[in-house]
Amino acid sequence: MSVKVKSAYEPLNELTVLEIVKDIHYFEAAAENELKVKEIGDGNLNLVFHVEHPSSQTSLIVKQALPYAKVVGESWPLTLDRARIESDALLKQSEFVSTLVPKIYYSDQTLAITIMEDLSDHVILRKALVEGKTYRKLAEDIGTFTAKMAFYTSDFYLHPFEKKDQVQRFSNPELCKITEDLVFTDPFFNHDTNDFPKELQSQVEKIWNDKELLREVADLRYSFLTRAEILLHGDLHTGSIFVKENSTKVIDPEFAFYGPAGFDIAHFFANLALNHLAQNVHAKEPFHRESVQGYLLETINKTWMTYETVFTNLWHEHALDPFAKTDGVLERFLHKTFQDAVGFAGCEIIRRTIGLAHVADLDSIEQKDIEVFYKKKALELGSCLIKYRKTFTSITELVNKIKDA
Ligand code: SR1
Ligand code: MG
Repeated sequence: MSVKVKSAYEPLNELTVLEIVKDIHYFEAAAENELKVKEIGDGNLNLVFHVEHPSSQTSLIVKQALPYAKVVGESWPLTLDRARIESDALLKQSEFVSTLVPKIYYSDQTLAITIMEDLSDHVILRKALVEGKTYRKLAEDIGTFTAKMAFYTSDFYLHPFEKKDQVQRFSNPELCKITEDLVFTDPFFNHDTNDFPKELQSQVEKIWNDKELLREVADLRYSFLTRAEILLHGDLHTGSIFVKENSTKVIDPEFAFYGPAGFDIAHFFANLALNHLAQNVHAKEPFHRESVQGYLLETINKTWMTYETVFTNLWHEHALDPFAKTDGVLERFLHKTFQDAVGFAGCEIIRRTIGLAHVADLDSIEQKDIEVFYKKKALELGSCLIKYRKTFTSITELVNKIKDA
């Protein structure tokens, strides 16, 4: 594809997006004068443009990284390299789980853009779950996504040279620092990025003063900093997943890096657990509430069961590790991954409740005292998962803990 995109970075607008889209010749020449462009980004960090040719019903997405975090403004500078990480991660994911990620059409590092498949026939999972919708294939898809990405990017499968090369390629220090701060540090101290209703003050101080809890968070944080096990998506919450009936697409891997194997699946579990709590308010009728909550718990259960099965099958077929056939090696890895996931999920639940970046599941509860009640429950659940993660021996125990929260 011959392109003449701009020679220096500039934030795009609806007109300059059109120029770029014309340059890559994605649409038929005759369609180029009829394109409609709209900025639709509602995330924390980037610009997202929807480009459409209405009469042929063809469309695409242009995503551009801004040199700062959109959620805070220019006072929070942020590397443009995250656009490269995102497109490289999407390409890597498409090698192993191609049906579960958007297709990439073009990327440009100077402009920090990725042009990709338009998924507007899907909806963001978080929004759908808040509305009480359910998706049959979700657990199988996310279990498969996390297991395949874990196995194929790990030392169990890759030659050590290739693995270390990949670790370098996905070095993502600035985005990791956001997670190190916002997930693993600030919520556990009296930090000015934290954001919670004053009614939670005593509960939050209990967290800040709980030394046993803080020691466990320190361990989890250290794992995140040091354990380059697999290529992670890095931000696998329910806002990073698009769904429609029979289709799941994982988007936005700009936080991708090599980290501990339990991290991604933990974020998925944590966000389902938060939605499970919030359903006590969002579901209009008891019957509907029971059905959606049952679905969420079953999704957590089935995601882990799928993860274990897919990872185990890949291990038996393809593992190159010299100890792969030694009894108990696989089981130990899965057990450790699971207990780490329980702890990481606890950190994600706490930071989404009192940290900088919240979730609509809890924040959209209109009545203040009810919002505070469920936020307290979330803090109790998160603390318990962090402190007692090493006592969890099965997914059923985790599911029951979330159910009882
Ligand atoms: C400033 S970024 C805040 C959060 O949004 C992203 O999606 C990550 O979850 C990050 O922690
Ligand atoms: Mg994102």
